[in-house]
Amino acid sequence: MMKKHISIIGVPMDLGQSRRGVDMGPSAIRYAGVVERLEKLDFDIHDKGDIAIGRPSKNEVHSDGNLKFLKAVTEASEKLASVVDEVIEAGSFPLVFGGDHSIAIGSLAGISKHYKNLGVIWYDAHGDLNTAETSPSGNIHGMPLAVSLGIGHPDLTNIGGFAPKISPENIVIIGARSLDEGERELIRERGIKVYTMHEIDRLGMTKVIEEAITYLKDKTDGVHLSLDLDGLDPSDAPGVGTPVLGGISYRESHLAMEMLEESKLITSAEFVEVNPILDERNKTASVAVALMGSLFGEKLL
Ligand code: 6HN
Ligand code: MN
Ligand code: MN
Ligand code: MN
Repeated sequence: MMKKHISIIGVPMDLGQSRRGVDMGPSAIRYAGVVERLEKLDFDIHDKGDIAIGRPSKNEVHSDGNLKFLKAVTEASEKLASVVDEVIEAGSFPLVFGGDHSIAIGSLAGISKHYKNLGVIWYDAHGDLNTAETSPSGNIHGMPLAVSLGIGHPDLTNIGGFAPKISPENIVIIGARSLDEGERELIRERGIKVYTMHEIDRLGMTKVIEEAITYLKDKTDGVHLSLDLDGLDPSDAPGVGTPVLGGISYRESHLAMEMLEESKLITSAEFVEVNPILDERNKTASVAVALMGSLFGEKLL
């Protein structure tokens, strides 16, 4: 990082999963004071507002071969991809607020147009590497990383008119502790780098991030941070739709953000899965904002 301009893009999408309320994530994050916080640092913040998300009517077919709300997710992804594309074109740093994790399909489509070898850090309890064939839920928020690799329904993999968006050797997953069988197979098959909670416990977050930085540094020309708040432990981030016990702590997450900031590697970011309806007094949105503070260079002293 960092460019002097940050452009905030809200994506009030909740159709990629089954628990309503995550569409209010962008409002919750703004309410937690993100603009004021980042303005204190050396940034010019442009809040571009929210992308308009189409609401399917009651009679619409909601599942298309184990892909729930395929049409609505596809349309939102196309829109987000073009806004993100414009932001980068204008020389600004895209900072995207979800919404559920299906929005990463659009973010990565817009971002990857600008990089030959985009790296991705996927901070998450989950792999998000499912397809319609392997998904236990049919929820598209469990699929965006696979889609970005070009694996999945063509309506999704071809967002922005090209595929794939990223290559397997440019991905680092951090915090995984709930992987479906098909996801495990894909990880093995494609040789995707994963730091599960086991490695985080064993090596410590310092070593994990040092290794991730070394792994991505020379072979990528930009790195996108896709941070799912459920990567954190539910005690620190309770406002998420698919919580999994035994996650990354708030302190470890701060450390990770600070180290990424020092590396100057991150060129775009998104914070997803904040659901204020499931939250405790907007705690999860506040955690997200605090982590953004560290990612953009806030110092304790
Ligand atoms: N997320 N692996 C499960 C599924 O339904 O595919 C959970 C996915 C969670 C996705 O948290 O972004
Ligand atoms: Mn400006
Ligand atoms: Mn996720
Ligand atoms: Mn997750």
